Amino acid sequence: MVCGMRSVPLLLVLATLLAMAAAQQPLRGSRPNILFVFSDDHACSAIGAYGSSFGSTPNIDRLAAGGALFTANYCGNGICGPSRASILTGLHSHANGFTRNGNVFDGTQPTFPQLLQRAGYQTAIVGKWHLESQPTGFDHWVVLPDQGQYYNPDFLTKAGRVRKAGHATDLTTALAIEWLEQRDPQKPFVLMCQHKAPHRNWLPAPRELGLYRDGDLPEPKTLFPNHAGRLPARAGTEMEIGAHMTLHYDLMLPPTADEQAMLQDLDRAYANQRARMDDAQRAAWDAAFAAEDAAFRAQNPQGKELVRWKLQRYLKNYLRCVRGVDRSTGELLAWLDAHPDVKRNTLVVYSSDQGFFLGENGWFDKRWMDEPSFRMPLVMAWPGRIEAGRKVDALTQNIDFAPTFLDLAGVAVPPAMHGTSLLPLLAEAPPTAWRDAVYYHYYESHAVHRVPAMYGVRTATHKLVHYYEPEWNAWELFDLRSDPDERADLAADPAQAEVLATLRARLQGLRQQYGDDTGTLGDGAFPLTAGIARVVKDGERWRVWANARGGYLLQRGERTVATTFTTTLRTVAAKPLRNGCIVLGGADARRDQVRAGIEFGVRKLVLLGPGPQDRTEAALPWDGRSAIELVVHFDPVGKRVIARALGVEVAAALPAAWTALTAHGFGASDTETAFDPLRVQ
Ligand code: SGN
Ligand code: CA
Repeated sequence: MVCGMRSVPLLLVLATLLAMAAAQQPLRGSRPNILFVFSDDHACSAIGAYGSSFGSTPNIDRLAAGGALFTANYCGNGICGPSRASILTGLHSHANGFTRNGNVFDGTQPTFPQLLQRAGYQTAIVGKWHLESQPTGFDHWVVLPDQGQYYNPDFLTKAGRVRKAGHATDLTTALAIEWLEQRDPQKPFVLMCQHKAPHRNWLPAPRELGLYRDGDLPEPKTLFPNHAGRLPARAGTEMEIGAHMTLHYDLMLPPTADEQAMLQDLDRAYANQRARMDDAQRAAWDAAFAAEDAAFRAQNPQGKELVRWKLQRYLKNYLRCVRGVDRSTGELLAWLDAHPDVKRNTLVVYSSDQGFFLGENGWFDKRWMDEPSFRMPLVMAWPGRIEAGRKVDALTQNIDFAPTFLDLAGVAVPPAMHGTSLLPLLAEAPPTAWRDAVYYHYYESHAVHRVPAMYGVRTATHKLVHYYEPEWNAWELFDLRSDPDERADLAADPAQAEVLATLRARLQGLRQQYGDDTGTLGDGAFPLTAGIARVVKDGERWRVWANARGGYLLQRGERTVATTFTTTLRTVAAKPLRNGCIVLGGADARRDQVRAGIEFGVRKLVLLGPGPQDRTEAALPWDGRSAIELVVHFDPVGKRVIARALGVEVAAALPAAWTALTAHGFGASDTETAFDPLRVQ
């Protein structure tokens, strides 16, 4: 007995010593398994370990307590596909080519799963992918098509498309565990378990519907922001809980018969969401929300009260989705607990593609370089090897994930990668010198939510953002020490001139370091741009990289008489050959467009518009290389538009409303095209 009592502290000391020795073993080249748990749109403010008081993440918090929490981790482009592409490649968007959702990921470029696969790892991904091309570098993949569905979703597999019964979070977890059970235990693995949740439209699983039923959640202090005096693009952003969050689709409020007859825009998708549920799932929803919905109808809140009601409904459903992701994380951790041999050699990572606005600025969604959306959660735990409870305050970024995983596996990090292995930050004595700034570049302007394109820099103390599209050409500067909520833009404050100059130089330095020459849109000759990543003046010629379908750059100019537009266009080598065209803008130049040009891949002369479905085309005798003279004739009297190239002609009728042009310029789709100056006669 005495002996036993004395041996307890001794054992403890021994265990501690062993743990310390383990913690000192170098992580580099240790070849652990990597279990990467990843969610979609999970803001740090909804994770307990980051200080959230919502109580939604006990398992992620447990993971963080047993490992390292990165407190200043950021994405490089705050939207889904681009963040995922950066994680896979270790590159910022301009270099991996995936600058905006809807791009097609080039899976032939080096990615960490591919390099680990070559180094003897088994690689698997389950859940949300959202990169359009088929996954490469994975031995096993079962992914959601596009955004995927919450209820009874389809999955894509090597064998085709299958529909699975259940909720996306539960199914993704089950797919992960199923793969863990049947993998080859002789080899190390990377498993990416990627949830759709808590992405819009925030449909939790039935078992989470009972959470947060009592009382209101705290409101953010900027729920009713004053945009006066601020960047005009902020007020124009379409992500207000009040104005842009829909009652039926987003918040699943059943429409009344009258409302049903008049459902508009996204709300029309309410019925599909219901239709995907089976009877039991639908009954669980109805039971969970019946009283709340009845109270809403009885009170009929308006104005600020309606915003408050929407915030509560939104936040609670978002947090219920988060709890599902957390429960999944707990199930994966439990699987590891039940397999101690695997657990001993497994690094578990938790992260999400970007953050999210949970009512700050009155907003939902992301995209802005503001902290709520720019900041990404990152937890890394490997008991005995990474010190429990470690906080890493150094500036880190999603481009660092790939180098970190490669470094762990002892695989040389390709020098072209932009990111840096994070392993030194986890060592007993972290480096004293580390990067002093992170870079950001968001491109998806004039798309859903209307957030302007921007690039910027964040240091430990400041943030500088350039909204570089000619129509804005504005800067914002924040001092994060005195103004963590980024309310006071100091860009025009003379007292900050020196800080501004230093940060502009730092931003320029980062753009050079990463080789980012996108976000330069010419010399302002084309003030209206959308879907264009770069415009370079090459002598008299314009080289235009359209990183979206339907990209354009326009100059304003009223034309009420017959006018002929002429240019010569060329494809630029090594880019996908989509199209280059002349664009004519009607009453609303952004929406009413005629696009006349060449579809390079199929060698056709094509006229698109003026209606969204209008298309006239003819085969073009083109050799696939030579420059093409393109002529477009606008005839407001004869109500016709005619395009000519290489002796071929196509024409389309113009409706009566097209009495004049308000703008004209160039367009391209997902390709780089060179245009000679536009002749207007
Ligand atoms: C969908 C959402 C948007 C969201 C984008 C991008 N609308 O279009 O609100 O910003 O995805 O999200 S929805 O009604 O279809 O949900 S991302 O995370 O994939 O980048
Ligand atoms: Ca996302």
